[in-house]
Amino acid sequence: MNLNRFFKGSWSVVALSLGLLVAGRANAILIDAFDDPTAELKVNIGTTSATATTDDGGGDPILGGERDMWLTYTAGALGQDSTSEVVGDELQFAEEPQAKARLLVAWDGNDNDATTLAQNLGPVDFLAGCPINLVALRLGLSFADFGNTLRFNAYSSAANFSTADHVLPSFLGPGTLLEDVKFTDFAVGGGTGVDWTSVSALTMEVNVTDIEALDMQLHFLQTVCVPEPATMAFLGLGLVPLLRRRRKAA
Ligand SMILES: [Ca+2]
Ligand SMILES: [Ca+2]
Ligand SMILES: [Ca+2]
Ligand SMILES: [Ca+2]
Repeated sequence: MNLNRFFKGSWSVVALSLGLLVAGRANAILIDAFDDPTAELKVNIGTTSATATTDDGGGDPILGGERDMWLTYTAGALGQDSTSEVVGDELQFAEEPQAKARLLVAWDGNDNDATTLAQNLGPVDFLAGCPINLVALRLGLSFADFGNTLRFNAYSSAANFSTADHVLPSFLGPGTLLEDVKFTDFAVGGGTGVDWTSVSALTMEVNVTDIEALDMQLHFLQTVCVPEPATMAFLGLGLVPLLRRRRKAA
């Protein structure tokens, strides 16, 4: 076997794979890498609401420059807390055994107000050149238990938005679970729905089904442009005659 040729061939495959990766990355929009910490929010039977806004402080940018968090008490016994914070490059949500809460995280631009949904993102083109059927919100999870339902709302104005409920699988680590919420899974929530090329606010609500003793740790949230398996196979088929032609010419 000619090792030289083998390695040359391998490198072209590696180069092609890297090219596809780069092409995929060109369409990615980082929403939050959670590298800007938010001090712990805590709710319980005595304190039913806690809020914070966090400005981007370097490292990876927060989309729109600011993250809003609004934790709301749902239920719980005396002395049972629900907490949420951003620490160690993670968004963390935790409930003590009989506690229930909901967390609303909003990326709505700089308004210094966690309880008002501004429409100040820019707006941002969330498609970034990717066909809508291939785009998804991608979550990088390090922990999720009890089938937590997340609700995403994407807005083009206060009246026009789309919504998607996404049930996370149970994942207790180690490592990172990548979970995608396709844009085509969103339904109209108000008005004419979101125009993905003009997004003015995005929200993520944690625990919309009010599960108790829930925990979740989220490393990042971004968009991705994911070629479907069918598309990949089609691309592969397209390469075969190309490679044959190249061989004949050589
Ligand atoms: Ca940052
Ligand atoms: Ca804000
Ligand atoms: Ca601010
Ligand atoms: Ca706000």
